[in-house]
Amino acid sequence: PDSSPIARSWNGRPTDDSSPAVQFMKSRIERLASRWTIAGERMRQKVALRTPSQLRVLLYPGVLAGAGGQRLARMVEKGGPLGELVQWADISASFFILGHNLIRAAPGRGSCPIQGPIPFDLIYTDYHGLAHLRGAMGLSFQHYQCRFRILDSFGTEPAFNVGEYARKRGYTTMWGSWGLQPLQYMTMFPHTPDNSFMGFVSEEVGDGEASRSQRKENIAVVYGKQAYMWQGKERYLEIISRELEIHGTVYQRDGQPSPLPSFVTNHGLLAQDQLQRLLRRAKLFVGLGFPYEGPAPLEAIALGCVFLQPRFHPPHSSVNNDFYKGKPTMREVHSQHPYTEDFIGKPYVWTVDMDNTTEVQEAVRAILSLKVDPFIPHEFTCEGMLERVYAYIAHQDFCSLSVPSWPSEDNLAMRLGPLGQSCVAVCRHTALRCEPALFHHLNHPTAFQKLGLTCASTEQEVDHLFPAYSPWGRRCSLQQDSLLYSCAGGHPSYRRLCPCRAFQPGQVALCPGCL
Ligand code: U2F
Repeated sequence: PDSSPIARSWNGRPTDDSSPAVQFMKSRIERLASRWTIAGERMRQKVALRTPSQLRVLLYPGVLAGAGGQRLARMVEKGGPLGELVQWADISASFFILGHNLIRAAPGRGSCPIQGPIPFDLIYTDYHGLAHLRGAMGLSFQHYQCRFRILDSFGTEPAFNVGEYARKRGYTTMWGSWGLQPLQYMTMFPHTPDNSFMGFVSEEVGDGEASRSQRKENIAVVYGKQAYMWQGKERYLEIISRELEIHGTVYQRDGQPSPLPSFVTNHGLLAQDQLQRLLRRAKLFVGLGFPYEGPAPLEAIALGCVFLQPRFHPPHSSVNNDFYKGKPTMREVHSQHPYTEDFIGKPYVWTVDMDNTTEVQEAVRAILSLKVDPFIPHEFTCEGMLERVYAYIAHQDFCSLSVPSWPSEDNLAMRLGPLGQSCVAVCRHTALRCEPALFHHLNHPTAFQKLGLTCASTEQEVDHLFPAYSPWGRRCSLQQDSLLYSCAGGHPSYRRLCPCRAFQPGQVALCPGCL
């Protein structure tokens, strides 16, 4: 698998190349190599004369470190989470294609890559790696922290990020309180706009393969690599099995009886390319409610499946759900995969109450009466990912002491929210996106005037909901700590001032003309 140079983008000491995790990433990079190369060519044409200088980039996946890393490596072949590995592989490929100088290291192997003055312009790591590196760097961490980028699948909202504020207001969690710029956290999906959306690539149907992929069989593939994810879902699956043959890819020990209902054909955990072959034949990909927000539904939709998933009522969040408990976000997850519901939707994505037999049955029948072509949002193609990585490298500078200048002020669409609403929701109502890098333009008394508000008093305070207006007493509140500018968060006493912007079709991270 090392035949092309890109495959070597995950080679290199001191990562353990024989580990199943590294093998997974390398085979993914190799499989996508020709797509990356074509996308790289298109990118070069788009940004012809604006090639940024070659950067030295350290990739430091803490997820592979220590006992946790060994556990993950063991689980790679037994149905454990692979989403993070997908993302690390794709980031590695993106930097390679954009011509940067990559250095990979895994914590706990060989000597620490950070000693003395650090020789890297950028350091990509995750929360585990961040803790390792801070330990190794001691006091110099503060000086270099602006060069860090943290892969943080589910995101970190500003209220959880500022240690003292989090302690005072009850937002302390085991992950937050690092005090980095919120945009230094990079998420798997465009969750809170307070963080940068890094994403990954969804494998698409290649040229000439489209017609083959349309020869669909009456098959549903169930999303869930481990048997526990299927528990209590028998009725839901049985209803679907009346219309379609049900297939699973659940890890199963040799010689053990299948833990799945008798009507299921289980293939065992499949290699990614084999899973894709199965999805190509299938009409439906069935969500069971867990795992949350992973890559697989996008892959299924890209291979011509419809994704059927459960709605959560009430929504799952850190308040009521063990998986989200302790994650530094208040986000409410209203279905298994909100991105697919909100950004893709019907006919590709159907969200149902899985306990409502009639609703499930009607949805499956309606889906079977449709002809649905493979679909992939631009932001999840190689080219879409390269655009984002390029734009972040070219424009995001967290080491500068001046206010952010990207996106430029021309992109600002100022909005006054109704009581109780977050800026995420306020901007979404007019098909815009909250842009935290524009907050500083409206953290000023004139912003209230422009919105037609008269202030009886104006104060600067430390509160992640500010700038905001309170009709009771006509109080105008400005933000005192720029780290607390937050698109997330709402309160019944406040009307928030929101910095919205437009975005490119299929690329929510970038405003029009912002590459
Ligand atoms: C998510 O992690 P998961 O690994 O559970 O995410 P999935 O969407 O299931 O799939 C990850 C990859 O696993 C591949 C599939 C995906 O690219 O092609 N795969 C496979 O190779 N063989 C199989 O038989 C089945 C799938 C998420 F990404 C993490 O951030 C979360 O921690 C986790 C829990 O919510 O969910």
